[in-house]
Amino acid sequence: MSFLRCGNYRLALDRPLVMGIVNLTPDSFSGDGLATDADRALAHARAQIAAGADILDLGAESTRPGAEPATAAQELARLLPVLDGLKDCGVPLSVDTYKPEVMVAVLAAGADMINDIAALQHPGALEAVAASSCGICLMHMQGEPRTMQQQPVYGDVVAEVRAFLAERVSAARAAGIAADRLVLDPGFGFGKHLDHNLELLRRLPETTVDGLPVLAGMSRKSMLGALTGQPVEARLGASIAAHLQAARLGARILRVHDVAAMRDALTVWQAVSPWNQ
Ligand code: HH2
Repeated sequence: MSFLRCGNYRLALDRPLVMGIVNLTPDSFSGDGLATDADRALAHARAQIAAGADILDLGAESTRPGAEPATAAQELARLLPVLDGLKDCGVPLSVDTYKPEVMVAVLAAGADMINDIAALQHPGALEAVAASSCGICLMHMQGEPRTMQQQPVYGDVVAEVRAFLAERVSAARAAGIAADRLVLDPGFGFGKHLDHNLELLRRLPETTVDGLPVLAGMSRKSMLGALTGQPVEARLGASIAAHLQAARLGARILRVHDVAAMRDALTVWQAVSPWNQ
């Protein structure tokens, strides 16, 4: 069985894990942002744990195209009280950030994982995580959040995503980061049109490198709206279907807003899945 080293935790990857999203933002695309209200954020985080989240992912800057960028100081003002309040919550705490100074501060404050949509490309990011034992998610994105959906272009999207992730794995390994700390993510919706996203989901097993675990994050995203015609608040069924398919194709971490529904879907599937025999 493989494991993910994740700060104070060692997570078994013999079944898909559910990562519950906690957005400490004023402007997340799904409308679930809890801004700077630490009490509401803590209540939401605890509810995600009670619903069966295996990991929480705290984000303090929206990546939605057109969202207001947050400074490192703003991110930390949103993150640190929540990290502190969740210190003994019993599940690993991931922080969704690409800023090295935020990484350093949240790791010192007890974060177990860094989820970086820029795959540790910002100067100082590799160094910020190398000396710790945190888990790390390396995600693919084409372009940058503000403009990434304007004109994404690929030849073979799967090959290009995989080549990017392979290069980032090499960079991480060269910086002294052990392979059992790494998770890879094709970055659904990050500089990708619907066809690109669907091709990545269809061929998910081809996106990984060296057998590293894959994280899939499609919860409520516009690719699901494009398929179903549903607005963001009515994409639960589509989100569950997409992540269940990702799990069937081997994804080990599912990043979702709706933890309870995802957990139920996995329970039913696992009762009859080959993973469980
Ligand atoms: N998606 C979002 C943010 N962070 N991280 C990873 N590894 N993979 C993803 O697919 C991913 C991510 C966007 O979703 P959300 O956090 O709900 O929205 P926003 O960025 O608007 O807060």
